[in-house]
Amino acid sequence: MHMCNKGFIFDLDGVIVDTAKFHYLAWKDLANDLKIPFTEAQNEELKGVSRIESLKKILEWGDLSISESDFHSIMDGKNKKYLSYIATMGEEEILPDVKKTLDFLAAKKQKIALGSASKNARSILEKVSLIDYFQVIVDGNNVTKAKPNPEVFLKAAEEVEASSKDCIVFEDSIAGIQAANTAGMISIGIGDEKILHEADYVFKNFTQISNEFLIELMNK
Ligand code: B16
Ligand code: MG
Repeated sequence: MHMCNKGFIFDLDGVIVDTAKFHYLAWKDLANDLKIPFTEAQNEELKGVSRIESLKKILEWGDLSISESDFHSIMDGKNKKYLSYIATMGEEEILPDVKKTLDFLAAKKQKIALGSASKNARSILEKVSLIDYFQVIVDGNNVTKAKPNPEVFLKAAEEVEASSKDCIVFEDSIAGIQAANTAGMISIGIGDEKILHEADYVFKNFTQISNEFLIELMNK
């Protein structure tokens, strides 16, 4: 059997750690302050989307235009709030069987990369003591185009020296699945099948992903 050089690319928020709920709470607080209604369905559209693009969307929904300095102070305020939510975060926030999956891939000598929109990605991986699994980290500080643009995953692929078709992306967001698909990678949705129907495969979480399936991906 021929084994190619595969790259396993993980999104962070909502895939590795349950920080998606903290992003949601922080944006919801802000939207409420601005008197803009904010639903869980709208929140799905913010998942995987950069901080700046998220605020632009919220303002559009509220049909609100604000000065550039207000825009920046709101973004700052959102991040402060988010950081306060994650301040006490530790290994208990790692989602079920993520570590088991990382251990299995590492034991099989697979390349592991992070492809996240978050500027807080490195500090979060350190907080939950997972940083050493990742040979490559591409995050919100390294890209200029937000998901659904595939830039973040293409950079990760380049850095692990795998071609797009040999990369497998784990994502919880619609924008991220679209980014992986546009990049020509295998997309694996983590979450609700109805929401992530554009993905090649969808699993509720990593407890549903077997070692056999991972081996299948390695041999594709
Ligand atoms: P920050 P991911 C994304 O991370 C989040 O899903 C999204 O909700 C957030 O707005 C974005 O990171 C930016 O995060 O404000 O920390 O830079 O899912 O791509 O890992
Ligand atoms: Mg995510």
